[in-house]
Amino acid sequence: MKNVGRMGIHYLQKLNAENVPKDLLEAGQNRVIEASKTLIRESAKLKGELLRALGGSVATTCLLGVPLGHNSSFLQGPAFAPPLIREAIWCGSTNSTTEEGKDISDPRVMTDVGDVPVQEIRDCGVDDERLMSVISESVKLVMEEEPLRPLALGGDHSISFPVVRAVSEKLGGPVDILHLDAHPDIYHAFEGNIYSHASPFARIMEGGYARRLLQVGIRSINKEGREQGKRFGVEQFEMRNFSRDRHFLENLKLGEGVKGVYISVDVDSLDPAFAPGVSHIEPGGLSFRDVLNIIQNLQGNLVAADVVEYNPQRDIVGGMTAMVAAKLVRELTAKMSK
Ligand SMILES: [Mn+2]
Repeated sequence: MKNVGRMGIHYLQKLNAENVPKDLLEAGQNRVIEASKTLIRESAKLKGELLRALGGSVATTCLLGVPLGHNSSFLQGPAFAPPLIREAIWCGSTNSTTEEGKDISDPRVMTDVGDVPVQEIRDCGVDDERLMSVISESVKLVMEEEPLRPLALGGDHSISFPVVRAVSEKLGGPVDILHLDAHPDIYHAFEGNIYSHASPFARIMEGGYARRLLQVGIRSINKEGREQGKRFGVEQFEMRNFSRDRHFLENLKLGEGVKGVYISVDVDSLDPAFAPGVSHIEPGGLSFRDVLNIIQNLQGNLVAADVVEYNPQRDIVGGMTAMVAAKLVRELTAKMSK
C-alpha cells in the first residue's frame, strides 16, 4: 500500500492494518469483494433476463467499467475515465445511432452493468493479484448471461490482462487479439511490476490466452519490446510502415479456428491531434478514420473488447477525447452486437 497515494489517486489513504489480526482483515476484504461481485452478478442477471424476454438478440454489448489507474507508469488519471466515457456516449450533441445504423439506445444493442469498485476494494488493502482476479471474475459474471458480451471501459491498460484471461477461460480457448496502441505493452515487468500497464500482453501471451496478437499503431518501441514481440510471435505493425500495411490492416479476417476476436483499443493509438487526453502523448499516430476503417472492415466474431487509457486529467475543454473514446465504444458495440 506504500505507493497508493502517488500521482493521481489522492483520496486513498493508507490502510492502518498493522494492529488488526490478519484473519480479521482477510475476512473483511472477502466480504467487500463478495458484495462487489454480488452487485455485478445481479445486474448482469437482470440485464440477461430482460434481453432474453425481449428476444431477437444473439449478442448484446455489455459495458463494464474498470476504474483502475494505479498500474500506470506515469499518470493515474485513467482511474477516473469510465463515468466520463459513459457521459459522452449519451451526450445530447449526437444521436444514438452508430455509423452503420445500429441504435445503441436499444438495450438489445448496448447495456451496462456499472463499474467494478476498484478503488473501494483497494481501499481495503486488497493486493493486485487478488484485484486482478476480481476483475476476471466480474467479466465472467457478465459472460455467464446470454446474450451479453463484455466491453470493458478502462482504466489503464493493465486491465486487459484480467479481461482477456476471463474471456479465454470462459470460452475455453485462445482468441485472436487486435491491439491498437502506440506502445506494444509487452515488457516482462515494467519497473518491476508484472501488472504494469506496460506489461499486460506479456501476461496474456504467457497464459496462452491469444493465438494471434496483432499490434497496430506502434511508434514507441525499444529493444525489449521487439524482442518480447519476437519471443511471443507477435505481429507488430509499426506506424512508420502504415502506408504500406494499410490495405492489409483495413481488410483483416481474424478469429477463425479459435474462440473469436478480441479488440483492445488504447486511445493513444490515435494521433494526439485526434486524442490529446491520454497519459502518453506520442505524435505520428493513426487518424480516427484509420481506426474506424480497421475496426469496421474487420471480418470475425468479436467476443469482447476494451477501450483503455483515456485520461480525463489530460483532456482539453469540452471533453473532446471523452467523445473520441465514446465513439470508439459505440462503433465497437456496433461490431459486437447482433
Ligand atoms: Mn499506449
